[in-house]
Amino acid sequence: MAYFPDIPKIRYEGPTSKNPFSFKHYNPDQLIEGKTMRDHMRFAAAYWHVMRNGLSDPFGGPTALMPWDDQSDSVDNALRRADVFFEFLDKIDIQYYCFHDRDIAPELNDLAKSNAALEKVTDHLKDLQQANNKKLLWGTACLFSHPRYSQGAGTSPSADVFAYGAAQVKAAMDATLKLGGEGYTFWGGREGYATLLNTDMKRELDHLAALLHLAVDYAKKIGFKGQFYIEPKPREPSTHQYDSDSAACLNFLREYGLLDSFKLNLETNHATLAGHTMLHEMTVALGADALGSIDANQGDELIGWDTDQFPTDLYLTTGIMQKVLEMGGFTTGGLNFDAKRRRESHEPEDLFHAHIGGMDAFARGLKAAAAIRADGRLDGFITKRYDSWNSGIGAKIENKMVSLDEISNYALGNGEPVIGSGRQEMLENLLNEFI
Ligand code: XUL
Ligand code: CO
Repeated sequence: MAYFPDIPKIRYEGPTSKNPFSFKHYNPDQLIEGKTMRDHMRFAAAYWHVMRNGLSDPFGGPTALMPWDDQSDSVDNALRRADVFFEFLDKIDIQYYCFHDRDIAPELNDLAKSNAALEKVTDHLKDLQQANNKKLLWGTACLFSHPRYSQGAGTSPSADVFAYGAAQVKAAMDATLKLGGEGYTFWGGREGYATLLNTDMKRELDHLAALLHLAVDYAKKIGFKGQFYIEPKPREPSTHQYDSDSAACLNFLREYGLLDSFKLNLETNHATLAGHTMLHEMTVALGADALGSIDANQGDELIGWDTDQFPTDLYLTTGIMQKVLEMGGFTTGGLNFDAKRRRESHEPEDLFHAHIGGMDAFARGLKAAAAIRADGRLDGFITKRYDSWNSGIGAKIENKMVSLDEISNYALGNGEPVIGSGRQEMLENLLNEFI
């Protein structure tokens, strides 16, 4: 059965094509720096947005047309959705996907029943993956929607809620292993607080770390070799989330001895909510060798919240791909479209336009990033800017070969230092040569 009967398989037709159902720039088999575009990007679709997001907003209900969905909590409905999703993946030519346990299978009125439903749906997903040659980028447990998690899961004041959440993590990890998932993500939607008046922060952080350690130990036990990720976000839904940005996450992981087991899954709109750019967040993660995966989207400068829009900004996609190339490419990670259509884009075909736009924007970003690297002027400028550290007093300081006394004597004899221009405008012009 075809759920998108009017949508063709999306193929590369080149920049002159006027067909909206084609890629203008994403040419999966094209080699860039010796690797196919497909392998550079490792695009993934988010099950929660494609299949479960009705597009409601704080002022109005769902608008998305989902003729295949009977809105019931039945396993049959969940199985049918999976069929629709794999037809979508096939037509859009995306090889990976990501899910929360409760996106793919219903939350029923007791844990054992929910686990059983998850078993059934993941059996079906496994078959669909095999039949369609698709893969799971990462799985996760939804520890933020149900009212029991309104005060946190790993950081709940209730040990019973923590235990329920941990049990959900166990089942979601089992599901991820069964589906050959290459990663497992923790995003702490409710792992924060609304007010410090009722919060024992230190104890909550200890508990959150305990949950992550339990997951790491369990992975060893079941033979899950995938990469663990933690996904920073400063707020929404909490007032303050403990995993607020890259630096806070890295400090948390370091403090609790988890840095060897986790990398970061960075999301553009979360970076901007934190008052950073995505490039700042990526640079911080890269510095700690902890850049793992990306939730690709973008925010809206005129709307202050997490709008999860599809990425179309070429400066953004170019910058992201520069950092990905600098890292040497993704290993377990990829570009997961954690993005939703606007509420007004409610027809099924809009799912295609949205993903085509994101994929083409990243293809242009990749091409520009590779050209900037091949050109070499930008990297060359940065290298040259730090030249004084390569010899003389700079090299001695870097190599910890001088005391403060000796440095002081050097400065006394050296006169007023001369510093060259940062040339920001010239470099911005250079960047624009490639966009
Ligand atoms: C929420 C968000 C999540 C995580 C997975 O803002 O990004 O969907 O990616 O839980
Ligand atoms: Co995300």
